[in-house]
Amino acid sequence: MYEQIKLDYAFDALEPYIDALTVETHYGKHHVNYTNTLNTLAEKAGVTDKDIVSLLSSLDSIADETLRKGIRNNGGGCYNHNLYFGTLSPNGGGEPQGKLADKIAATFGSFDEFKEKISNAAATQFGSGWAWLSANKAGDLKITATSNQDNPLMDGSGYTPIMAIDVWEHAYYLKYKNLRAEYIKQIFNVIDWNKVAANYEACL
Ligand code: MN3
Repeated sequence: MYEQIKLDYAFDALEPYIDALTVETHYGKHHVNYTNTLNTLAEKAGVTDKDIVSLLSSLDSIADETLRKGIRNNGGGCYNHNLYFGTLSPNGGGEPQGKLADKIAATFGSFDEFKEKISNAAATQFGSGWAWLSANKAGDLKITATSNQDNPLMDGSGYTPIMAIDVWEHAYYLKYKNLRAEYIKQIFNVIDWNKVAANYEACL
């Protein structure tokens, strides 16, 4: 059975950057629905033996088109939100340290330039979707954006997402209304770089 991560912070812990009602609704309704629907569809497709990463990396092996599409959307929804909620923290903010910090500087020029690039990818993603920082086994980093609940595992490029910015309106609309750029600016106050760095190390 595919599961949601348990939050190690309260719904209101990310205030004032992400409001309590948004976290409660996003985690408690949207993420729950993606996860439950994934479990139903994975059962029907007979793929419950696969862990979520293998499942999302091999969607083409699901013959039935409706099931494949449903597992793409809801499997993405389950996995993407586990990454998102798992890398937020009331003790977040600041900048990464160590190996990840060095690689960000080497790849993007500086942390500030990285921040500008991923913020721009998130801001310009048309409609619902995500912006990602991903790594491959060689430790290379890249920034991309995808639509809907797609993620970098699905394109076969060998990159695994290590940090995510959800730009579906449900992620920010209650507090920020149409001001997606302001939400993107503020989310950096609650990104836990220790967790992102742990995700990076796990890719290597
Ligand atoms: Mn979402």
